Amino acid sequence: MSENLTTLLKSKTKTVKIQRDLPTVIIGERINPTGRKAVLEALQAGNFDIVRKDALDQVAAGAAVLDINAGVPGADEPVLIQQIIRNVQEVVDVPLCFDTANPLALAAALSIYEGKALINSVNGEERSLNNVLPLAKEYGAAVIGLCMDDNGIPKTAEARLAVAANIIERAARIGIPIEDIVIDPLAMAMSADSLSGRIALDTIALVVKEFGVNISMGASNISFGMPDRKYINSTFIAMAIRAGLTCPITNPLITEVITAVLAADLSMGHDDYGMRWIKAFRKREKEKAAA
Ligand code: THG
Repeated sequence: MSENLTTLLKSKTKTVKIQRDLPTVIIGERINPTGRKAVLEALQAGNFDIVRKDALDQVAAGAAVLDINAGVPGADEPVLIQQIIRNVQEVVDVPLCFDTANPLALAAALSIYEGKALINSVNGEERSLNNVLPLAKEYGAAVIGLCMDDNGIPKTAEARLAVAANIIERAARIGIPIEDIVIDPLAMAMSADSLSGRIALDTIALVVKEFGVNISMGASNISFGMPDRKYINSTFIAMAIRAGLTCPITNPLITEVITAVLAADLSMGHDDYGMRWIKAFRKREKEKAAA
């Protein structure tokens, strides 16, 4: 059993601490045109109103970090990601997570960001390791490492652990400390493979036991193609928190999801006197009364 590591992320004025004996850090997933048609159409039209509203709403709902994805087909991604970052920073002051596979967009994002960002992501492919790790080192950013490599996505938790080990080793070689590596076990759709949830949960447990690193995951992916996704997402995220998930990428606006996270934190002993749970309950009551 290794010790639990601390990952620090920073915005201009705020520091977020990701650690296994602290409450779960929610990374808000909504600023992402690839999964959301309304965001895609607004960004294609040069309209950032939805992005600004998504930033405000997610932070109000409990996101401590925001994922920023600028994947609009045909768009100049380096320019677009900078525009999104500026709009988001005008309305909220939380650390950002740059969700892109394009090294130019990543460099553009890091170059204007004030603080310590989370890069989303590197993986075990040679090309990715060589492109992304030097940028993480140069900008002092933390980085999410996906458990896949040149051979694809491994089918067993043990093989995913081996990919995580390689990413950690390659990062260490260029001077990135292990606490700045956050591992993503890869949550794939259970509609395509009913074992994919189980493999992700087992990978989390193995990686935590071996390295004590923080764990992120796209916790909504698991339910793609299924009806009533919110119940699957909320159950799965609670189980994953027990296994060692510390910073899920998810949608805090979904009541079932945010309450599952808060109840999991309470159940893990990370909510003294249940004060966070009670505060969230009062907020929901107030919103109901206002509606
Ligand atoms: N790991 C890491 N990063 C990731 C993922 C991951 N980034 C992208 C993705 N997976 C996580 N982000 C999302 C964003 C949206 C949705 C799911 C995951 C989503 N969207 C709804 C849909 O497609 O049905 C649309 C919702 C709407 O229109 O409001 O579910 O795994 N490191």
